[in-house]
Amino acid sequence: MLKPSLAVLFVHFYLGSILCWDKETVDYYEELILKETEKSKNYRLPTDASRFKSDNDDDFIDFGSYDFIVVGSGSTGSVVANRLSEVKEWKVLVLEAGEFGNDFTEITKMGYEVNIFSDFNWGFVSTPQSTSCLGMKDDICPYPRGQGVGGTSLINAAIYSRGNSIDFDRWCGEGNPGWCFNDVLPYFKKSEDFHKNDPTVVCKVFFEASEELGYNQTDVNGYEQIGVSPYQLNTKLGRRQDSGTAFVKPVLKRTNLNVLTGSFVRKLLINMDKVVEGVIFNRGGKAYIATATKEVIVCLGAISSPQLLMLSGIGPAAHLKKHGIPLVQNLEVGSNATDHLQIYGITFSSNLSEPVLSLREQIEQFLHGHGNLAQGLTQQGVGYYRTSIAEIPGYPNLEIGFYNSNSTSKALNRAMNFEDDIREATAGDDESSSFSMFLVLLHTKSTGTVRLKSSSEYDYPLIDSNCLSDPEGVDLEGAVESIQFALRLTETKAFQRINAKFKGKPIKQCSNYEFLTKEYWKCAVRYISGHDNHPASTCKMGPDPKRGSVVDASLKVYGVKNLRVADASVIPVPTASHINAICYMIGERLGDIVKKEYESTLG
Ligand SMILES: Cc1cc2nc3c(=O)[nH]c(=O)nc-3n(C[C@H](O)[C@H](O)[C@H](O)COP(=O)(O)OP(=O)(O)OC[C@H]3O[C@@H](n4cnc5c(N)ncnc54)[C@H](O)[C@@H]3O)c2cc1C
Ligand SMILES: *[C@@H]1O[C@H](CO)[C@@H](O)[C@H](O)[C@H]1NC(C)=O
Ligand SMILES: *[C@@H]1O[C@H](CO)[C@@H](O)[C@H](O)[C@H]1NC(C)=O
Ligand SMILES: *[C@@H]1O[C@H](CO)[C@@H](O)[C@H](O)[C@H]1NC(C)=O
Ligand SMILES: CC(=O)N[C@H]1CO[C@H](CO)[C@@H](O)[C@@H]1O
Repeated sequence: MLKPSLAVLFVHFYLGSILCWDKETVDYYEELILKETEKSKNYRLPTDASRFKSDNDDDFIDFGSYDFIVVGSGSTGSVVANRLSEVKEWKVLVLEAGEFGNDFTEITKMGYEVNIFSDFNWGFVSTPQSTSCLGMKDDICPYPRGQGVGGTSLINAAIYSRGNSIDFDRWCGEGNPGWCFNDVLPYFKKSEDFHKNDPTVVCKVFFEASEELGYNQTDVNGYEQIGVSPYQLNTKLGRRQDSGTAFVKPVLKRTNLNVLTGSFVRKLLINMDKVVEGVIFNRGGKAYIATATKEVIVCLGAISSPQLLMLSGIGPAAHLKKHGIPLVQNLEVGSNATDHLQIYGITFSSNLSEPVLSLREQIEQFLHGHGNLAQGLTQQGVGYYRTSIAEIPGYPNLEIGFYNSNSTSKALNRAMNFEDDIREATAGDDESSSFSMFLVLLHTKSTGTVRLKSSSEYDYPLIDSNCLSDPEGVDLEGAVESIQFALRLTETKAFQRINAKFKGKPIKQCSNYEFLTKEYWKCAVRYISGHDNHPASTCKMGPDPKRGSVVDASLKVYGVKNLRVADASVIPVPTASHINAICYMIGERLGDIVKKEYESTLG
C-alpha cells in the first residue's frame, strides 16, 4: 500500500511554490530582455571619452591616501582588488570607469548580443585596415571592451579556456621566471569551479566528424588540449560569472576596500625621481587626486593600459614627442600588439532541424541553468587542431568554435558591422538548421600597435590590429589552410549523414579567382576576418626593455618605481586559447607576488 510520507508531501508543496514563483520571475525576465533589447537597437556607441570630463579639469580635490590603488576593475583588476584587500593592514582603492553588473548582465547570452550596444562597452574601433576587416564597413573592425566592475568579462562570450601547457613554458622560456606551466597551474585551479555543459545533436556530429579525422573527444582544458570538447563557460547555474560578480561583489563588506565606480582615471602622478605617487581621476563632474603610499597597479586591459602609460609619459620617445607629452621613460608601450585571427561566415546548411524555442521557454530553461540564454553566444563545441604550418608537436594552431543554428543571428552581423553584400555572401539560410564554424588561427605572426590619437585623455586610442600582414604571409597561409580544413571536416561521413553543405556565396571582390580554390580563399579571407577580441602584449612582460619588454616578471614597469601593470597587456606570448581565464590567473599570480614582496613588513 502506498502511503505518502511527509517528505513527499513537502516536496509537492515545495515544487508547487517554485512553479508559482517561476511565472512571476519569467514575466520579470521577459520584460527585462524585451526592454533592454529594444533600448540597444537605438544605442549609439560613443566615439570618445568626453562624457567623463569634469567641470574644471585642473581643480583637484584631495581624495586621500591608500596603500594600493588598483586602476580598472576588469577581468584582472577585480581579482587583484580581491586578493590585495585580503590583507587587513592594506587600504585598497579601486577606480573603475563603469558601473556594477546587474540582473541583465547576468543573463549570459545578453553580453555579446545586447550589452555590446550599451554603456557596458567602451565602443572602440580599429583604424581602417588594409589586410583584414575588408568586409566590414569602412574596413574598420569594431573593438568592443567592457566597461564596468568585471570589465570585458561582462560582455564577452563567457568561454572558459586555459591554453596549452607549452604556452606558459614559452612564457618562462622567454626569461619570465615563475610563469612556467607548473607555476601557473595552481592559480588556474584556484578560480575553477566546473559545471558541465551538454552539446546539442548537431554538435555531436561535429565531434564524430573530428574523430573521423583523428581528433579525439577530450577535455580541451585538461591534460591533452588537441581534440574536441563541449565548451566550458564562465557561468554558474547558467548565469554569467564575470569577474566583478565572482571576485568583487562578495568582498564589498571589507572595510579596507573602497571600490569606486564612475571613476575615470586620466593620468598617473609621477615625481622627478620617477616614483609613481598616485593618480588623477574624474568622478561625478569633479577632478580628484588619490595618493598611493605603496603602489599603483594598472589593470585597464590591453588597449587602455598602454594608453594611460603613454598619456603619463611612459612609452616610445618619438611617439610621445609627436604629441608633446614630456618623456618619463622610453619603453615600447603599445608597440607589439598581438591577437588571434578570427574568420567569420564559414556557414553550412544541414537537414537536421533543431527546435526554435519561444523567449519564455528560453527563460524557463535559463532559470534552470541551461539553454540558449545560458550561453555566451550560440557556441556548442570547440576543437583544437593542427594544420600543416603548425610548428611545435602537441601544440595546436587552429581553434574551431562550433555554433549551432542561431550563429547567423542578426546580433553577430550588427556586432561586426559587415557590409551588406558580405553579410549576404556569408549568411546561412535557415536559422534552425544552419551551423557555423568560427575559425581562429592561433600563434599569428602579424603584430599591430596601440597609439595615441592626441595628448587628450578623452580621445580614444588608435588601434591598428594589422592582422594578416606578416611579410612572409605565414598567417595568410594558415588562414587558408584553416578554411580548407573546416570544409574537409564537413566532407566526413558524420556530416554527410546530415547533408551538410557549405552555404557561402562567392565574394564579388574576388571574382577573378575560381570559387573555393586556394587563390580564391587568399582573396576572400581578407573580407571575412579580423582580430579575435583577444588583444595582448601591449605592455609585454620580458627581461629586456631594449627588446620590447615593458614589465618584468613581477609585472613592474621598467625604469619607474611603484608601478605595475596586470592584465592582458602583459602577456608575452599569446596563448592557444581565449584569454579571460588567463587574465584571472595573472591577477591571482600578481596578488601572491605582491604579498610575498611585502611579507616582512606585515604583522
Ligand atoms: C566581444 C568579446 C568576446 C570575448 N569572448 C571571450 C570568451 O568567450 N572567452 C575568453 O576567455 N575571452 C573572451 N574575450 C576576451 C576577454 O574577455 C578579455 O581578453 C579580458 O576580459 C581582458 O581582461 P583585462 O583585465 O585585460 O581587461 P578588461 O576586462 O577590459 O578590464 C579593463 C577595465 O578597465 C576599465 N577602464 C578602462 N579605462 C579606464 C579608465 N581610464 N579609468 C577607469 N577605468 C578604466 C574598464 O572599464 C574595464 O573594467 C572576449 C572579448 C570580447 C571583446
Ligand atoms: C586518440 O585516442 C586513441 C585511443 O586512446 C589514441 O591511441 C590516439 O593516440 C589518440 N589520438 C590523438 C590525436 O591524440
Ligand atoms: C534563435 O534566435 C532567434 C532570435 O534571433 C530566437 O527567436 C530563437 O528562439 C532562437 N532559437 C533557438 C533554438 O534558440
Ligand atoms: C539527410 O540527408 C541524408 C544524406 O542525404 C539522408 O540520408 C537522410 O535521410 C536525410 N535526413 C533527413 C531527416 O532528411
Ligand atoms: C619582441 C618584439 O617584438 N619587439 C618589437 C616591439 O616593437 C618594436 C617597435 O616596433 C620593435 O623594434 C621590436 O623588435
